[in-house]
Amino acid sequence: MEDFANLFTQLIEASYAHEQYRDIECINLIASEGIKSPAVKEIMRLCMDLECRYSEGDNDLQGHVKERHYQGQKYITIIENCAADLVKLLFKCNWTDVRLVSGTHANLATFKGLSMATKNRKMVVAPLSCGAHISHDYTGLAGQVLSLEIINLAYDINELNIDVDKSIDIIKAARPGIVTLGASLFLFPHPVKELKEVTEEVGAYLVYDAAHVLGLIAGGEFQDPLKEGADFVTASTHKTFPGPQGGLILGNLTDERMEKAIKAVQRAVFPLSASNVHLARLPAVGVAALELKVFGRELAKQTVRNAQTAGEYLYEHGLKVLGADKGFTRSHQIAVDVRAFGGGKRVAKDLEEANIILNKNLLPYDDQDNRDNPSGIRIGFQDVTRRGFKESDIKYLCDLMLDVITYRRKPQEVKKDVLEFKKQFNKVEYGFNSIKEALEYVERELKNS
Ligand code: DSN
Repeated sequence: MEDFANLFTQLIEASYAHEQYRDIECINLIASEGIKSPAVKEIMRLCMDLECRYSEGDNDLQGHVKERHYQGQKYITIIENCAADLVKLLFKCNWTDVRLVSGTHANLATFKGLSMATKNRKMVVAPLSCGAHISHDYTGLAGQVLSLEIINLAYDINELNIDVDKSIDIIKAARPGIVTLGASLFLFPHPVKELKEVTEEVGAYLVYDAAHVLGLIAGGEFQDPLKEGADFVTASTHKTFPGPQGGLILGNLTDERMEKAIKAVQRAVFPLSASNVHLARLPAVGVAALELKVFGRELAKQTVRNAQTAGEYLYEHGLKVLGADKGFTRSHQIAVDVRAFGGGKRVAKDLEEANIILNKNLLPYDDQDNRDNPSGIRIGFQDVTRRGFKESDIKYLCDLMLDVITYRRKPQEVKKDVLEFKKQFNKVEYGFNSIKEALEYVERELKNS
């Protein structure tokens, strides 16, 4: 019992300590994380019975519940259907699957479904070092779990984007079943329109991984991949989309080609890769969708403005920020080459000592096997934006980062300023403070409509 007691105490203490450390004392700049409003947190706390329940079965072609294999589904069915419909309304599409437990799960189901539908095991993707997610790569899910043959698109390092002409030739030669765009290091919109025709010509489906930029798409501040021609959008619901951890897939049921694909993707969700739906996250997905409908435009604008401000400021102060000739970024992230200051590993660790949390990152010209000490760091501004950072706050934050990166001050010294500065940002903006406030808002809107 002694071992058990010690471990249990440690577990509980660490859980409390973590909340204080990352939420209150740190400045969080990891581009794949998100922050929840009080209303999203409230609905998550409310859903503890849902968290206990099972609801496995098939969906129909609207993404609604078709058949569930357990009893007790009276309200669960409404919850699943409403969450799906809110997502469809927000992204102006007629099909979704919201049952995925993560963005990687959304990729798994989509890649598996489309490789079944096309009977083609080849997928063309951006190279990992150029920002593709590990689940797209032959070293990750796509290669090692799904045994897909992965062929890389051509990437133009100067343009920090996919090279359209060379990639058209690659797709024509490879004749894949899937072409996947979208990324985790994602500074500029990908050429969806430009690669649509060749993708269809070879009989492939165009997938766009919007895990990082889903909230920016909802806010109209990043390319709309469905409008530009993507067949499927995969995403997570907890990055710039400010909901609970999880994933979703979007698409449009327009013709037989899409019907065949949607059916295969749904089969790849259930029964191939999930049994139960993680129900307790669904109401929170709906609350986050409403928040993006109401506040998404302003939130996305300020997020991108903050990222661009940081890019410009760090560049003016001597850092090699990527994309200087293009305004640094059109998304929530920037990438900085810090080889001159010891590389990504050293910089990320020293910033952590100062309570500034970000991650080392491969840059497009890195050897993709050098993941341990890549040239760069990736900085995301979605968390600080929601906490109320404006341009002047971003510049002060950049000064603190520059102190650490350029060895001007010791991280422990900078940490004192970080703790003091962070005290000013103890509210979450661009969201509702409670479910009551959200309900009152929609009632008012209904009355006025
Ligand atoms: N690995 C995450 C990222 O940081 O981009 C996404 O899953």
